[in-house]
Amino acid sequence: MAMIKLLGLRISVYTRIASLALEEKGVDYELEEVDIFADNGPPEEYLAHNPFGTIPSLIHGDFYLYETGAITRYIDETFPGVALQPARSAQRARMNQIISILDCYTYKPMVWDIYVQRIVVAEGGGKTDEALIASALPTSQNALQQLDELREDNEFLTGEVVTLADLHAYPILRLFVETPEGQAMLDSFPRLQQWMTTMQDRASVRATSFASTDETENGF
Ligand SMILES: N[C@@H](CCC(=O)N[C@@H](CS)C(=O)NCC(=O)O)C(=O)O
Repeated sequence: MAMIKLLGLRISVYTRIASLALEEKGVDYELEEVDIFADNGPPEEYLAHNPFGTIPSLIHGDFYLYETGAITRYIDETFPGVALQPARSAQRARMNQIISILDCYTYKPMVWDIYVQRIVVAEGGGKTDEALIASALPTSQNALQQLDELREDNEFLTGEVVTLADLHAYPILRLFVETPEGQAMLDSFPRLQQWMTTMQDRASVRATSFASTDETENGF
């Protein structure tokens, strides 16, 4: 099989989403760390392939791909193993809707505006931007509300089996609940809390933990 390399950072939310898809499919891959957050910015050779400088990117033989949604769908459709996308179009559309909600309405407010300010900035001795946190709370609340309603009483976000929607959601929510605001908000959605517990037990989730223990995870 052609070499499969994931370029990114173990502590990155989006790298973890792609890693989760690879782990769920049982794909043998190598994670090559690319420090896009270095003082000088992403390495030139990385920008040559991904001009946006975001992580992750996937290399499969001579095929180079960036954008996480494209990467996880490619992984699911290219490699054998359990399907990570529903066969029924309505359910698949629901999965894509959830992924879109996560990209547009959760990553920035939950991770950058709340988690980074509350945990990373504070631990680094910086001054937390309380106004930024406060401004991100309503969008986060709305997003959790919609995820909760779309999930209904299913075990996973789009039905009774894990899909790319669950793999997209977990790393974002995992950092969000590290904050008191995130934990309190999740507490008001018991079905989502139950889903987090279910996800936490998956081998793929344990294998891609941001840190060596799942208790104090740090990432971006
Ligand atoms: N649209 C990109 C977003 C990925 C993303 O934002 N990754 C973060 C790290 S978790 C990143 O690269 N941030 C640096 C930046 O946006 O310049 C994707 O889906 O892959």
